[in-house]
Amino acid sequence: MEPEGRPKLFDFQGVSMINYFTDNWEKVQDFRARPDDILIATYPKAGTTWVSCILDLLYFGKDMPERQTTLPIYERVPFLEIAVPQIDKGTELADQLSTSPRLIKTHLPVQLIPKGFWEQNCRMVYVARNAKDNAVSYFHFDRMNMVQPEPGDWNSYIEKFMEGKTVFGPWYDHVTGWWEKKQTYSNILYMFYEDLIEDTGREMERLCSFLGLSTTAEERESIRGGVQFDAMKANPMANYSTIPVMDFKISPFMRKGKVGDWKNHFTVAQNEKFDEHYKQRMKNSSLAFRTEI
Ligand code: PPS
Repeated sequence: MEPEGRPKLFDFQGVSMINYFTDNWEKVQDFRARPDDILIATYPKAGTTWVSCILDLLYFGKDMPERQTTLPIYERVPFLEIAVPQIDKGTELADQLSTSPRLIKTHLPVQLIPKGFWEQNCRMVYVARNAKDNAVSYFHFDRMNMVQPEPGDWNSYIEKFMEGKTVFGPWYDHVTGWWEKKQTYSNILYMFYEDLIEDTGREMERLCSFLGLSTTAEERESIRGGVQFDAMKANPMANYSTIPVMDFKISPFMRKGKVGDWKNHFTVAQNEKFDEHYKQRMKNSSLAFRTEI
C-alpha cells in the first residue's frame, strides 16, 4: 500500500494490477462457469455499468422488477475478480446468484479470462470506448475511488495511461486483444460506447439478436428510458452511491456520460503526443474508434 492507504501497482502475469484483483486469483481462475453465463467484459470505464443495467433489464426486468429497486448493480452483476475487504468477493457473489443466466462483469484482459468461460463456450459482451474519453473517465475514477492507485495530476496520469501503468494494464492491448479474439471465437459481441451514445435503441437490438432475445419495441423503449444517463445517475441501485470506498465529493461515479469530454482535459501538446503514441501502438490493428460523434 502507498502512504495514503491507496493500493500499489505491480506486475501480474505481464499486466499492471493491484492486490484487490489478484488476492482471490485461485478462485477466479478456477471459477466454474456455466454454459448460459454471460460475461460483460470491458477495460475499466468503458460502459460496463450501462450495459450491465441494460442486460439485467432485458433478462429480468419483466419477471423480477423488485431486483432493480432493491439490489445494487454490483450484486445483480458481480465483478468476478474483485476482492476488497469491505465488499463481498466477486466469485462468492457470482456463486450465490440464483438467476439464469448469470450476468458476470470482468475487466480482465482476454488472456486472463478463466478457462471455464471458454470451455463452456459462454457468450461475452465486450464494450470498448475511445482511448481519450476512457483515460479521462479513469482519471476521475482513480481520484475518487480509495481502492484504486492515486492518479497524480492529469499530465502525469496520461503518461501512465500511455505506458499501460494503470490497473488492468494498457488500454491498447485490452481493446485489441479482445478484438482479435472475436475473430476466432464467435460468441463475443464487440460493442462501442460511442455507438451506445449515438443510438441506444439500435445497440439494444444488436444485443438482443446476439443473445437470441425477443423483445417488443415497447419493452425496448421502456428499458432505454430507464438506462438513460440521468436516470441511472439518479438511481441509487445503479449509481454506486451505496458502495463505501468511493468519495462522490471528489467526483461522482456517473460523471458526464459523454463522447468528447476529453477536449476539456487534453492540452494541444498532450493531444499531439497522445495521437502520435496512439498511431504507433495501434498501427497493426483494424480497430477504429470515434472520439467525437
Ligand atoms: S467501471 O467502474 O469500470 O465499471 O465503470 P463503467 O461503468 O465501465 O464506466 C463508467 C463511465 O460510463 C458512464 N456511464 C454512462 N454514460 C452514458 N449513459 C449511461 N447510462 C451511463 N452509465 C454510465 C459513466 O458516466 C462513466 O463515464 P464518465 O465519462 O466518467 O462520465
